[in-house]
Amino acid sequence: MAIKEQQILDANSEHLSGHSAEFQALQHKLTNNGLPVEELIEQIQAFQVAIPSWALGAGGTRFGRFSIGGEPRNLEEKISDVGLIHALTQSAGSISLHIPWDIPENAAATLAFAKSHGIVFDAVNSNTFQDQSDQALSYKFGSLCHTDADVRAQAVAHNKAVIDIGESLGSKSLTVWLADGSAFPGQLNFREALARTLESLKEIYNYMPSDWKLFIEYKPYEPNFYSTVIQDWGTSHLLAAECGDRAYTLVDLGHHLPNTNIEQIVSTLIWRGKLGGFHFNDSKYGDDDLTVGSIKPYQLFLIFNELVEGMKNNASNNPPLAWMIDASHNLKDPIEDLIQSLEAIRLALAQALVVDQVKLKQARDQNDVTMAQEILHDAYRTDLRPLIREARRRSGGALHPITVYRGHAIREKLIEQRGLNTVATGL
Ligand code: PSV
Ligand code: MN
Repeated sequence: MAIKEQQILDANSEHLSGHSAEFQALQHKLTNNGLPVEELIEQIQAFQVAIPSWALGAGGTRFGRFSIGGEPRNLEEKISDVGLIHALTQSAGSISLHIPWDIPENAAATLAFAKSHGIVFDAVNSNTFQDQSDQALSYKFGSLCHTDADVRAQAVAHNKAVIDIGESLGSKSLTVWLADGSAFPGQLNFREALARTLESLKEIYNYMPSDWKLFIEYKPYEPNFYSTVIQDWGTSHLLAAECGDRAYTLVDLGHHLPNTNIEQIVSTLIWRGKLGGFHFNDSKYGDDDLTVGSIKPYQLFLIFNELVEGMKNNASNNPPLAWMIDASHNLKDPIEDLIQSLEAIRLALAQALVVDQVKLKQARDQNDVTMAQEILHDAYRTDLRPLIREARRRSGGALHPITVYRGHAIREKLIEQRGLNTVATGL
């Protein structure tokens, strides 16, 4: 289901005069504060976030799943939905595939199809947290950490196959998230499990093409509730450091215990040049996978503040980061939810870009705690939405993407085309 450029232009023209007035007022304010508005717009336009192929339908919870209707039934339909989101927002120019859920039948054709939607392939994700029907050995008791060398070999071979598929699509990185761990005390020898995981990861790392990166996620619990092998950023960093220069830690916002200072983790990893990428979502309690910015928008801003400042003073040459939304949709239309997330991400980026870093440094150097806080609040409390809209409009996107999406009854049309009870994920 595609939306035409002209339809977006027509929709924008209805809101143009109101938008221009808001944007000009903001432009005036920012310019008076010495901020280079045109540069800010370019930085916002350049910020692109990958959409995971599994986020385009209802994820559900372990208590059930309520169909959204019109969910994509195959890889092409997933790419087409990302193409639609990108056309509306001009901020989601790539898709991140999960293998084996999304194995292309014909890579060249899939590539060409994606290209026709303006979409490229971001990191590929392996899956050793589930058993597949054609699989010889089970991951019930772990994969890369398993006590049985044959299970580990199978999991390593799967990751290698994922790299091959990624290569055929132009991906340049592999993200590994492991469910490996233990559900009860005594079940696992922590040291041995970690050592076996490192050995497996090294094998995967050494298989990667020389221009690829390995991203290692961490998560403190779930589905294992007593321990996970890669429980925190320190463990991920340790594994990445042991694997080599092209292995990095990936921060998923939902993979922290409540109140963890994620911005500090981000800062430390950039300092070591080991921050590889980000999975955006939001949460109240655990890995809730909610819309980005829906629960803790100030935390998101503080994280971006570290990202912007850290990448500017990037002494360790941390490479450019891989950005992805990793959310799950139970109630809202996934396309609308993803549009909201994209907006929240760009807004936090913009807020961080307008922080007066010079004054902040002075305040810090003088231990002026009040002023440091005031500087952050000044940026956070400036309504920068007109700037985000202007960046989007100039790139050819919609001033109000959700209004256009609803105005064209796209979900209704998708339901007509695909049916009411389709399933997008392999879960
Ligand atoms: C599970 O927590 C998870 O959200 C991980 O973050 C992965 O990135 C994703 O699922 C897909 O495997
Ligand atoms: Mn994730």
